[in-house]
Amino acid sequence: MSRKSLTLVLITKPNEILLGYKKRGFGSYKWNGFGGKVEENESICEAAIRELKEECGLVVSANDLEQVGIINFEFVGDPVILEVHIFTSAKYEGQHFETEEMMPKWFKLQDIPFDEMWADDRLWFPLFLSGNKFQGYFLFQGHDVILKHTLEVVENF
Ligand code: N91
Repeated sequence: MSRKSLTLVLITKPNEILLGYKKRGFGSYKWNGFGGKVEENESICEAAIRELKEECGLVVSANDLEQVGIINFEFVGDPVILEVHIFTSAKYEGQHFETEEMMPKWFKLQDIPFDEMWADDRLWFPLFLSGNKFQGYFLFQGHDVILKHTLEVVENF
């Protein structure tokens, strides 16, 4: 087993969240947060800021990024565990735009499109939206079926 660090940024404004419809690559045809791989020689936080800008054009500063979760994802048959570091910010600069990878759209919190998102989102979003920090593990069969999971609220990481 090896481990790969990824970032996920959830941008909010009062009663709304910005998601991106992924048009290509891993997790395509789902509404996602913005993020990706942590490169060598960059911190997880630097990667989160870079990926957000590359995927939708918004700029956040490190001071405004708050880490809210860490989830380890395992996929049956894949020896790589994805360690996803989840951040949020309600402060950002710039106008979001569509890129080759993502089509961003604001959703009212009561209209989050869980049926078109990863299956685990339905389980941890309530913790995120109620202001908790959390840590979890999900074992997937393919991209749609959760075989096993753990999820707990934590004070800190
Ligand atoms: O992007 C969002 C909101 N969620 C998300 C859930 C996932 N479950 C498995 N993977 C790899 C995910 C990536 C993003």
